Amino acid sequence: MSHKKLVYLLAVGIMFFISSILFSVLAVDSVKNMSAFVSAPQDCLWFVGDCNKSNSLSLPDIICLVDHVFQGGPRPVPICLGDCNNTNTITLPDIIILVGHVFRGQPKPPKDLDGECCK
Ligand SMILES: [Ca+2]
Ligand SMILES: [Ca+2]
Repeated sequence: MSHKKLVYLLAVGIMFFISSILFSVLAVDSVKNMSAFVSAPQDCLWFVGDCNKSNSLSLPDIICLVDHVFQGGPRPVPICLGDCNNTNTITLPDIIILVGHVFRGQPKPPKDLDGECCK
C-alpha cells in the first residue's frame, strides 16, 4: 500500500471517528431535549370549575359560569376552569355539575389531568 493511500485511509478513519462522536453527542442531546419536552411537569394551578380562581369551589364560581353561558360574560381562561364535564366547551351541564357539588355534596368535577386544572 502506498504512503498516499495510507494517509488517505487514516484521514477518512479519523473523520469517520470524529463525525460518529459528534453524531452521538447530538443524538443524546436531542433525546434529552425530547424527553424534557415530553415529561416536563406542567403547571397544575387550578381546580376544574374554579371559575374565579379562588382555589375553592363555591357560589361565585357558579355565578361566573352562569354569566359566561347565559350573559355572554368572559370565558374562563383556561377553559378547564369552567369545563366541568371535560367536553372542551362550557355549557349548562357544566353549571349543573358545579351546582351539584357546591349545594348537593356531589363529587368535585373530575380533574383535567392533561391541563392546568389538575389540582
Ligand atoms: Ca372559586
Ligand atoms: Ca363542558
